[in-house]
Amino acid sequence: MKKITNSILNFMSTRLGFVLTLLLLYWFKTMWAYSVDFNLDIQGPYQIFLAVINPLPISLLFIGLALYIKRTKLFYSLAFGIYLLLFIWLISNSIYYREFTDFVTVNTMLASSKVSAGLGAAALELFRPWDVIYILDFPILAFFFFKKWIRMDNRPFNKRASFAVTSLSAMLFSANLFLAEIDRPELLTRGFSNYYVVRALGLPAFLGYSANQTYAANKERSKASEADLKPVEEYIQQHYAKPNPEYFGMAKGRNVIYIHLESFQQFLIDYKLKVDDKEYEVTPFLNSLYHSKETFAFSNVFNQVKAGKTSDAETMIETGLFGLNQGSFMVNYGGTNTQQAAPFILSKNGYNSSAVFHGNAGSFWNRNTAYKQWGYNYFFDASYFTKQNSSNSFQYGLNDKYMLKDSIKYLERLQQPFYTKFITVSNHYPYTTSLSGDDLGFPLAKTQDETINGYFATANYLDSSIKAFFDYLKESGLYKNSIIVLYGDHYGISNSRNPALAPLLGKNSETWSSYDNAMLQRVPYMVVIPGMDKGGIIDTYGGEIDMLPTLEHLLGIESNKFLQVGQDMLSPEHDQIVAFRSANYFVTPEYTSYSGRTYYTKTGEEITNPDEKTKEELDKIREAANLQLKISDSIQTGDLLRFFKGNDLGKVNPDDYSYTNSFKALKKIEKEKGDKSTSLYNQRGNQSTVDLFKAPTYKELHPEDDSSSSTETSSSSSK
Ligand code: GP9
Ligand code: MN
Repeated sequence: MKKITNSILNFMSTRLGFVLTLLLLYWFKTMWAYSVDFNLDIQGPYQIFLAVINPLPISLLFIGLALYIKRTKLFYSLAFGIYLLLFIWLISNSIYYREFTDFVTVNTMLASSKVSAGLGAAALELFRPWDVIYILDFPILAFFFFKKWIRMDNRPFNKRASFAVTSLSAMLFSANLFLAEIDRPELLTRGFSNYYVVRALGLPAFLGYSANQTYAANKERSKASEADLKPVEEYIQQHYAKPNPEYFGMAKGRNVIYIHLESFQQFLIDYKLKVDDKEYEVTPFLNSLYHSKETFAFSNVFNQVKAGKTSDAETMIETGLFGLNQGSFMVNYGGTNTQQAAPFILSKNGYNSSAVFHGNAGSFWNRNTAYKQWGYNYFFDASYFTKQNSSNSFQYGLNDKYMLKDSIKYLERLQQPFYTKFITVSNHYPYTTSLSGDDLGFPLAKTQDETINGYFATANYLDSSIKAFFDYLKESGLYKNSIIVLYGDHYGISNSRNPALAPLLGKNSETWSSYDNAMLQRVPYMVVIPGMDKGGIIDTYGGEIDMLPTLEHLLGIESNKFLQVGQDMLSPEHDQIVAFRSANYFVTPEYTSYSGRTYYTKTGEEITNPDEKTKEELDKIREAANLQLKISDSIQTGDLLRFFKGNDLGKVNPDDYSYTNSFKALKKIEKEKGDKSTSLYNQRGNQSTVDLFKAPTYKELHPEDDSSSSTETSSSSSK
């Protein structure tokens, strides 16, 4: 035993041994942070493997640089110095994470006030007793050196061997990157979430990733100037579609409730799925809304998202501007750009609060940062809801029924009128949920493609969740003074799977075309105004970019005061050119251009040899669609709103918002307002309405499983 200890100590007393000791210590501390401090949502052996190896390559690369140094003291100082820097980066993130459930980005560091918010005075409170683990090695190492159990090695390390260490670590890093791409294709280009990058590549690599993001964004930003606003402002005024006086302001002062229908396509509306000669209505409740006189139900609205998917849809409905041509706007610019988004606009137009409800981690799509720039008062993410387990959630968060039910205790405390958004998640690829199939009495489709088979079942689950929510709204009294907007964010079945879907739509897989793909980009857009009878199905062509101006006009706010590039879909002046988020892709009632081909929208007939007149018309449409994207891009990548003085909204200060302890904050406001509180809770004599939400309980859905029957009814968090 003594022999082994001696030889270990002897090895630690060589230069390479010292470097590897530091490497091991860094690895251990990182593992500690991964499991104790961060919530990385690591799933399956592959992701565990990636997480276990990812601290090694870069730390070896950096600490290993010291091996090139000849002088003894300098070698030890440098190796230890680099180790210290890696450690500081790790511990800063651990502490920051406790307050912000996210990692420190270069942007955050540049905006120093935010860092001090996380790491300054309040930081002391964020320390935990077990943080001792992070610093335990310092006194121990010092003691070992003091006792001469470890000694300094005066022999310089061989140059070639040093180079070998550098090359090895570089190679290991490439392998890490490669394996990470396999786990999550387009990890770095799409930037889903900071924790995806950390769990796959580690914290030092995340710093590089974040620096590059900031660099790229700043390059565009610094090129822009106030003069760039001129063409933008001209476009906004010329492109403005005046409101229809019949509808302008018809929902003024009502609560706004957005319901984000995840991956929900228009073809599901009124669709009947045939399985074994029986027909099933997939979304009976949404269909009833679609045909209601209380609903402006649009039949030709297209999604306009690109790689930012959900975040692109959110960007459009909140800011009236497009997502980016590459990556996600919310991720790359959402936390830094000056923005005038719906929650902020409404807060200046008589609205008393705003909130988002979503059962996934708050950092996904950089929501927790972007929402502050949008002026959202509250963001209830997974940490506010029932704890997730394999039967109440899957991949992207808490299942919709649980999320909606769990939201009520917060919703009822919001000061009215409020602006809210509920982001559902159960109907998300790969459409497999423990609640599908027999549990809900809804059968799976029987195609060769499992994704398609599950899609109808999860859509049906979403439908019944929405019904339960509407029942609650009616029962609680919120319904009659609200406007409820439902929209699908993007396709659920990708173009590559569409040929397999074709037979279910009465089409032929063999003759399936780009035209058919384009037509399937339709998503629902339903504006429910309880008590009105002017609704019906509206065939106007439009897209997600038009949703904000439409809402603003219904609320009696003119949209041309803001830099938004869409048009009110209820306006007679709406021009019906829908630009997809790719140059030269568009749809109008007459023409469709998609994947480099052009068609007549009505018939689907391809236009191969257009005559002069058609050519001219097509050019005009193409120009208009491209211009709309260009104007939006110039605002987004140039951060042009920072120069804008065309209205008196002012600027959001993101430091005014915090998404921790929101329940407490809500109750405090309620108490301060006393009788003047406009929350539903107060209106109902301080009685909670939670029990009015009548979704089936967990037990009803899983009669076979007694043990965890309380998961749904009890809300775990009291934040
Ligand atoms: C994640 C959810 C899904 O929180 O919104 O995003 P998507 O993958 O659809 O873009
Ligand atoms: Mn989505």
